[in-house]
Amino acid sequence: MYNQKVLSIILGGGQGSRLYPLTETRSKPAVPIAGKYRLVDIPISNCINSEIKRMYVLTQFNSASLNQHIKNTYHFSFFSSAFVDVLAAEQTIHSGDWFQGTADAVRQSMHHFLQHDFEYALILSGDQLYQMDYNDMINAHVEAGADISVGTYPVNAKDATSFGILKTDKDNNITSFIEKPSSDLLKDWKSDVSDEMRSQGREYLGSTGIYIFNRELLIELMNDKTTVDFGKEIIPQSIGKLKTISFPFEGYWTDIGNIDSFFEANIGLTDDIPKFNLYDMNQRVFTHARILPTSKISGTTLNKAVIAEGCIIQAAMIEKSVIGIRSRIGKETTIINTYMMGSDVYESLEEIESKHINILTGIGERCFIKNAIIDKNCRIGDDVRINGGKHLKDAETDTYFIKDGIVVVKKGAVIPKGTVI
Ligand code: ADQ
Ligand code: ADP
Repeated sequence: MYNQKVLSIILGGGQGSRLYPLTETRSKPAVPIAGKYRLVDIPISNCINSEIKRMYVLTQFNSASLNQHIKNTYHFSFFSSAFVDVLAAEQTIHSGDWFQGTADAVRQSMHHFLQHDFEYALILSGDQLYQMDYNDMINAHVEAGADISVGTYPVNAKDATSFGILKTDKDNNITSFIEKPSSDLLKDWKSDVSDEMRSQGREYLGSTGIYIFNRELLIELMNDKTTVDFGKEIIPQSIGKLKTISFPFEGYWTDIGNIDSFFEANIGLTDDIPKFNLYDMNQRVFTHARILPTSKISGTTLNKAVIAEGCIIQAAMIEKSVIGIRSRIGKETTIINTYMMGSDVYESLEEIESKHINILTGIGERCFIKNAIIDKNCRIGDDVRINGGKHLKDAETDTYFIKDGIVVVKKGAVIPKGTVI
């Protein structure tokens, strides 16, 4: 096993502008997913399941919620060498800037990595949903005597324009690579994929942005300060010069870097057999153990609902929705195709009885909520109607944001009684 020789570097996020407004007050790795996890739990859990124990999370801005989450979640034995450390873009004597791109983020943090004894750097993205045993990729890398490995996944023509697309020879050596090709260039980039993939139109080999670099090579590449990005520069410039191989991944893998894909990935968890399997005890997803009470549900018709712990629900119906921790939902409310992240705290009975709080956390009574993401700690009054869908134009107010027909209610927003969106 080579995993003891691996240092994992998780690219936690640039400005996170594609996930705005979920990243308005927190860094991207801290964005809550699937009702109780955070984005960063995915690559960290994959590392832990692969017995890779040393992890750095690089992030553009240091949010209290990310540090608190990592500190509260990942405790390793005093005798273990395991750690998860967050490195936020920092000003040093050598650089006064934010990370300029993914390679620049790695470059600026190299002095931290080099304190460790490692042979392989495993570079991961922080905004993807997948379960992968990295040992398969590391073994393939070492056995092929590769300098660089790139995880790949077949994608369709529509998605191909937002990925690095590559071609390989029969031994998986990458022979050409283009970062995010325009659609008129695509005809030259088809690969010979399996019949199953072809039948789904997935004829292009996309880079997953999962890379392995040998230590000395990474040091050498990082010394060249003209490169700022792996996808735009480092990988394309290595083709033909270094042994750069493709590691084809066949499980479920999806990018969740924008509001639409983030929404679909979360709602996808409500399928009878979701593509991302949270119930696989061999590939567990770890998160903060909060010790919350069970959820209490009364008078609600539930259909394809995923409900986290600590909720108090009296809604009429919840369908195809993910309801996050400590959510409170009032009587006669209907929720369809919605991801509600939940709350950090909820009011005590005394607070509710004192009637000082105008609108309680959660969703009030007689509301109708469809095609929405409700960020944490929102207070949605009674009789509110949020009917997301393609009929709505992109828009933004102080309390909500509409993108691709999905209404995102901002963290902590108060939506007054009777509001219609
Ligand atoms: P993108 O996802 O578009 O393409 P990029 O924006 O560079 O690339 O992000 C890669 C990862 O790094 C993401 O997790 C992102 O959040 C993070 N990241 C970006 N800038 C960062 C910064 N300054 N500091 C810390 N983290 C940062 C890349 C590749 C493509 C590949 C896709 C697959 O360039 O070739 O196909 O990933 O998703
Ligand atoms: P995010 O919206 O990114 O989850 P925050 O940084 O606001 O994040 O808060 C997350 C953490 O802070 C949680 O662990 C939560 O328990 C704690 N927290 C937030 N608000 C409160 C509060 N009012 N009282 C107690 N704990 C809180």
